[in-house]
Amino acid sequence: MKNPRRRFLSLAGAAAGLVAVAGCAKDAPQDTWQPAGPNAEMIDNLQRPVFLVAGIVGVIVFAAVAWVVFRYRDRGQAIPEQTHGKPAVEITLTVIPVLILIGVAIPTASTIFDLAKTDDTQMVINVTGQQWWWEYDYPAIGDNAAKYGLSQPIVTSGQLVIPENTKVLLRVTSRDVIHSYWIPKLNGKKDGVPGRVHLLRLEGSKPGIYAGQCTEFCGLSHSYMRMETIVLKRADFDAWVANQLAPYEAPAEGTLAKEGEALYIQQCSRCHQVNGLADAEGNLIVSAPEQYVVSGAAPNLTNLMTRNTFAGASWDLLTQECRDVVWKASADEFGAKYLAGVSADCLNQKDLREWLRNAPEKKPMYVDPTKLQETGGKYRGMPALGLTEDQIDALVAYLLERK
Ligand code: HEC
Ligand SMILES: [Cu+2]
Repeated sequence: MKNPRRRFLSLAGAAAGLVAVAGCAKDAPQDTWQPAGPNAEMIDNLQRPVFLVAGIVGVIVFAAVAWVVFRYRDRGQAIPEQTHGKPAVEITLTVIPVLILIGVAIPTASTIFDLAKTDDTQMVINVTGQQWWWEYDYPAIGDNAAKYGLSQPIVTSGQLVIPENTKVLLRVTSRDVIHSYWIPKLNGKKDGVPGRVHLLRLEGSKPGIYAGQCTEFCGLSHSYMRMETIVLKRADFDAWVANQLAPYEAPAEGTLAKEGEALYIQQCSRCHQVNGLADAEGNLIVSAPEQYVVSGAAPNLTNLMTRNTFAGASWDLLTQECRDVVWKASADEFGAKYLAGVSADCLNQKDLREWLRNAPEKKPMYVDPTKLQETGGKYRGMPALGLTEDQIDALVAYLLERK
């Protein structure tokens, strides 16, 4: 294909085809064009007409430029007489864009104000970004306690669980660098900035899993900082809360999980909290991650197996088959499938074991591991603990009971 015109046409055709295919993708979990709640719908109702207007203007401008380039191309003609211009054309071409911009600005401003409404909030959740995962903390205050059964705070990570058709206010912040919380099908983005609290409302109108990812570059493993919001029917949400607040159940004596518990206390409990876990003398164990982790926290593992992803929602706790059952469930069945959590048959052993074997190999956490002294011996995430395969077996058995 030597002919430049044909080459251009085929390239343009391929580009148009790509755009068409990309636009048709049905199974796109982070598609801003498929809103699943009132906030995302407000944005969608704004972006569609704005895209249309911008598209029409774009086509007109490209066509005009193409016409001028072709019509006045260099054919060896003399340089035309130079004039000042045409005031009528200049004024028209100034007034039209001003009118278009005013037309776009009015609905944009009103949408911004609508999205910022917080006076009718029904539930409050604190969301804290940290290299490289999100922590959610449901305070036991106000309506959270009075109407949603949060008699005690719940602390979890990775997957945010909210009740359907409820105006949830996220108070977004960060413990280290700037992160950004974004669930495209539920609302726009909101930066998590250290020392500041930014408000973002989430409301989901259909039970299901809504995926997102940190959208502010936040260091080495930014791409492994994902998150999911789980929308549950009210009754399912109540069941979730009750389960999160249920008392600790120690593994039965003589089981592998019991060995895992002892190992967990030795190796993991300094960073990770498991609520209700006690030492041999019956004293409750309270983790102190701020002493070991640069950014000051580690995920609460009390109910690890009720979420189905881990480490910044970057890996599945469920095998592909079991994951499909949850992700593809109808809105009616979704709650039951999600609440089932991760059973032994469904556990994605591979990724969890790789994580326990050597977390920094799975998710890069240090630019240079030999520089650990510079942080006063604190880790920038989860360290490699040099566990044996037998120890990993026991820990996995213990973690499987954290439901
Ligand atoms: C020095 C502190 C530290 C120790 C010790 C530690 N971890 Fe971690 N762990 C972390 C941090 C920090 C993260 C979050 C890392 C990330 O996702 O970027 C994490 C993540 C995890 C996760 C993913 C949790 C989630 O909700 O996504 C699991 C599971 C886990 N650790 C298990 C263990 C086990 C089991 C042990 C003991 C064998 C252990 N960790 C020891 C700091 C620690
Ligand atoms: Cu981030």
